[in-house]
Amino acid sequence: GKVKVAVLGATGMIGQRFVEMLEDHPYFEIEGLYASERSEGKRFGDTLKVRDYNYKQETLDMKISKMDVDHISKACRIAFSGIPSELAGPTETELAQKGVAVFTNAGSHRMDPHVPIIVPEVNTDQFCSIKDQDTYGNGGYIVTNANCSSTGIVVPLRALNDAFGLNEVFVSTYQAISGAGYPGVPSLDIVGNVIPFISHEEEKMETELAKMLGTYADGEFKYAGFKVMANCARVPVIDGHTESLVIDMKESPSIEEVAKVLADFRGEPQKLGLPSAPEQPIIVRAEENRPQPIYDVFAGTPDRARGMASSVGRIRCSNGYYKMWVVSHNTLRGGAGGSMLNAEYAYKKGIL
Ligand code: 11C
Repeated sequence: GKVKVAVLGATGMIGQRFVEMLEDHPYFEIEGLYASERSEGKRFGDTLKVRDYNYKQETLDMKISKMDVDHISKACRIAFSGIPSELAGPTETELAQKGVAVFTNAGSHRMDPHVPIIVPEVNTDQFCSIKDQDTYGNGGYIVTNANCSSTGIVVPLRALNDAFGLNEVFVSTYQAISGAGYPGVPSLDIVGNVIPFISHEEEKMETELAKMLGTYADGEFKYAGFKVMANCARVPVIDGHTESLVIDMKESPSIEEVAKVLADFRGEPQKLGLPSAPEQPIIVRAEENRPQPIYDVFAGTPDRARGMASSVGRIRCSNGYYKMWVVSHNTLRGGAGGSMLNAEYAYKKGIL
């Protein structure tokens, strides 16, 4: 049978995406939907806020339960967590201690010395920190995925680092309001504005990217040697983070070589044919079709890869620096989809 999973924070922005991805999933089946006491007993369909997803009737009729760690640990092998970071820390630790494999989108545990931040095209080798340290016992563990702004660029950075070596990366972000959760979306209260501040975002990008692109050896994460400098802004876009990259590389490839390395890059999810993997993790866009949220993350765009690929375009070189733009789906690839792919990898490799 399929592996039973709990969705924590099921009524939130990320939780509802988890539920969407779990419908008819080949490996996993939803045991229960969990959220705060405020939502207890409500029908899932009655908690949907802004968007019109195509859930099945039986999913819409599921009832929300309050988070009962004992019950979840008895009933489920996996918990997908979309709970806000402030609450996620202790709940996720308790679940892991009771033997649950927690795949979380929250930031609380990312920098723990035994917890990996995994994007499976980038660093599945770091999964070994879980078994190696066995911090929680009972077969429980926590696997995090990165902040959405880090996830959007980490696959292209991995491809470029492998091929040409990175010295320095300057990133400026233009981040969608859905990154701030539901309160930001209905109000759209930043129309006509750009807010050049997102709490802790720049520090998170700088440390998470260095952790993921570094190595794990002898019981320790060793951070990558190149520097990342981030400037982050919120812009009035609903879904889809746009990021500008200026990169100093060790080698001096041609633009065509850079484009080819990105377009040809494949990782473990592609090799293993994981259900949520995009066929091509990096889509290189031609000049007449520049990466933009309206084309790259909206349903209906033919090659949007269900929101799981990063689109790269406008690759240029000036003064020895390489410049490019990247667009990615912040709540799919950068959120629920990232955790789903991590769990699919763990299932396929027998780590569950
Ligand atoms: C934003 N990137 O757009 C943030 C949201 O650490 O997972 C995700 C925060 C995180 O505001």
